[in-house]
Amino acid sequence: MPKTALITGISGQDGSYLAEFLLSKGYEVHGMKRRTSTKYSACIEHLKDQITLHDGDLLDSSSLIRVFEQTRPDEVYNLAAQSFVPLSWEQPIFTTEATGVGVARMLDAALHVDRNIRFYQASSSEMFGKVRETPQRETTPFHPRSPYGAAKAYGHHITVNYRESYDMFACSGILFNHESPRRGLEFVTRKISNGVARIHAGLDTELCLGNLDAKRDWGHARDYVRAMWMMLQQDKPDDYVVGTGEMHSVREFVEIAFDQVGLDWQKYVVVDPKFYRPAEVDQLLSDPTKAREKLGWEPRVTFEELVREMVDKDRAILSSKKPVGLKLKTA
Ligand code: NAP
Ligand code: G4F
Repeated sequence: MPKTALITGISGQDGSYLAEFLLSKGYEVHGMKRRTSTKYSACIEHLKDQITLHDGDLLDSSSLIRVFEQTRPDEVYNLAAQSFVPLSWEQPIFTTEATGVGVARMLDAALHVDRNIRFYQASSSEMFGKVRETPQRETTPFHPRSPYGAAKAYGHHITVNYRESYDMFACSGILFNHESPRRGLEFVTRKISNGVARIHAGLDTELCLGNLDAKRDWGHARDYVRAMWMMLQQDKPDDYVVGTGEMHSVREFVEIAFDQVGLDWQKYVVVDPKFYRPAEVDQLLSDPTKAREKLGWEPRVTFEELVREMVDKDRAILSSKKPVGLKLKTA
């Protein structure tokens, strides 16, 4: 019997890579999406004949219970969230409801429909925020710096709590930043790769960014979804930090991205304080020792390969688009 998986947030970056990965392992894959979702549907367009989609919303418990009953999953990957940090200051209550309380709704639905479900929660390195130690590991205390980080910290703790209270197989993956050509255009890496492609094509003359000194531990999303699955295949549920163990600045990302098209970044990048945050996470660096030793997980894509792949893909996307206003010749 093939295993059945339910992925929330399947229309997002990670959801699409995880769906591909689970299909390759022979899983029956179900995805939950909001009825109003259109923005990211391009990520799963190529999978539409191999997966089954269900309408549901983290804000609506009854929809979650219905999706659990319809799909009867062996494994649930809770990837849905309001995931963009700056928006969390503009919509703190919505972010708390979706990214934080939504986790409790998911866990409770799992508990009541089938407490044997294996549950993965998408926790985040944003929980470390103003970091208490470097590198960060599973035992590093949290100090979130945004409503998003605070909501993720709640989601993390409630996942641990359901594991301890009800003996559920609930795991929390504390994932550091991971990117890909499927990343939303609002996140800094894709904003840069898309901006570089547009400048190189002569469509833009500058790229406006915020804090170039911020440092992140950036990996490739395809590597990180493998770690999610590995966590649910263990004998015991646990929490794991997942990252590369390398840290780079936004400036370094910019330099390599412009280098990929042979341009000098200093001629095009403009720092605009409107992209600064009310409270910044200055640096994040993982210690992925536990994931390496217990799961056997290691990242395969390097930072430089990631940056160059994203720029190349954005150039390919741009050049495959039909020029606006150009009429096709008819016979
Ligand atoms: P993403 O591309 O922004 O995808 C988020 C998904 O959540 C989208 O499919 C979105 O659907 C869905 N969603 C948002 N609000 C929802 C709601 N109320 N009900 C149901 N679905 C909702 O994010 P990602 O990069 O794939 O990240 C996946 C998860 O990992 C997120 O929880 C994120 O916070 C977490 N995470 C990400 C990273 C990273 O670096 N990428 C690192 C650590 C943790 P729509 O299409 O309807 O908007
Ligand atoms: O790409 P970002 O918006 O990602 P951020 O805030 O680190 O959050 C991402 O990673 C988290 C894991 O740590 C996830 F949980 C979360 O869901 C999301 O996927 O910003 C990265 C850094 C920040 O320090 C920001 O200040 O880039 C800096 N930055 C500089 N200029 C910018 C910009 N960020 C954005 N989005 N846009 C800019 O123009």
